[in-house]
Amino acid sequence: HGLTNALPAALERGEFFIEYQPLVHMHDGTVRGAEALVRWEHPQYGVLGPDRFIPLAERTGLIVPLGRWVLEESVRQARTWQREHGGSPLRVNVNLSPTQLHHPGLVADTVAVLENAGLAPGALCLEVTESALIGADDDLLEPLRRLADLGVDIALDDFGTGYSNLANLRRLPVSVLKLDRSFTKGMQQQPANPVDVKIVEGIVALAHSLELAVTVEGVETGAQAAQLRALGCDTAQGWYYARPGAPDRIHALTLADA
Ligand code: G
Ligand code: G
Ligand code: MN
Ligand code: NA
Repeated sequence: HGLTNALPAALERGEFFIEYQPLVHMHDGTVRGAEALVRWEHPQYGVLGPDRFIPLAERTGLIVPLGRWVLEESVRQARTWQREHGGSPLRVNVNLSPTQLHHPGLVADTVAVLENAGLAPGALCLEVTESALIGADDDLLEPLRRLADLGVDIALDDFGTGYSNLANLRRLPVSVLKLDRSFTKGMQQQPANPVDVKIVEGIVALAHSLELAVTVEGVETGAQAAQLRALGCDTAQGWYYARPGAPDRIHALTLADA
């Protein structure tokens, strides 16, 4: 595959860049941070989204250096936001793929990246998909536990799509559930889909009883935001607030809050 072969040189040439999508606190509407979403500025094909190349990078192992670059760049950016904004605790969310989870250098690399940038561990949230943790044994969970003990937040991404045993949640060192977009879709209808409302209600109750925060993805309308806020969701992300974009836009949005 041509794209696969081009990945290592693309990383060396600096063809990857990151867009940031704000994470908004539902109770007061302030921007609390952003999710880092990687893109590839391909010299021939233009901007490619992660769906086009992350699976290829996973298969070849290039995801490890690429993921380390994304982490470094995002952590450096979060530190820049904090400096520009008088040290306000803007946070950054970075996606981890399964190969990165299995990589023995994960904890040491993450600690080094945070220290080099001077960012507090609490300003970083690592997103791991529910499916990557299904059936995870203690060997796989140990590095995540160590990171969580250091103060890094771990979020369970695409929650609700992975058929994980709910009781299993207690074993996982996660502090945030990111509710998959498919559940928030039902809130777009007027009136909202009653089954989806019940599901979100149940997940929020479960999450809060386990002292986990709930982030909702894919919020596209004001009515949907109001409904999800009423259901007790803590943080939201979606086109209603902002599309993924350049890092200085996050900073501008934060200043607009103040
Ligand atoms: O918004 P976007 O189309 O960029 O995101 C598509 C998917 O790609 C999301 O599920 C997101 O989790 C994933 N993704 C985005 N950036 C990264 C990254 O840096 N690493 C990994 N592993 N996945 C990412
Ligand atoms: O990590 P994850 O797969 O959840 O990445 C978020 C993906 O969802 C990205 O592809 C992002 O561009 C996309 N996205 C973010 N907000 C919205 C939204 O409000 N609606 C839709 N349809 N997609 C969104
Ligand atoms: Mn994510
Ligand atoms: Na997701």
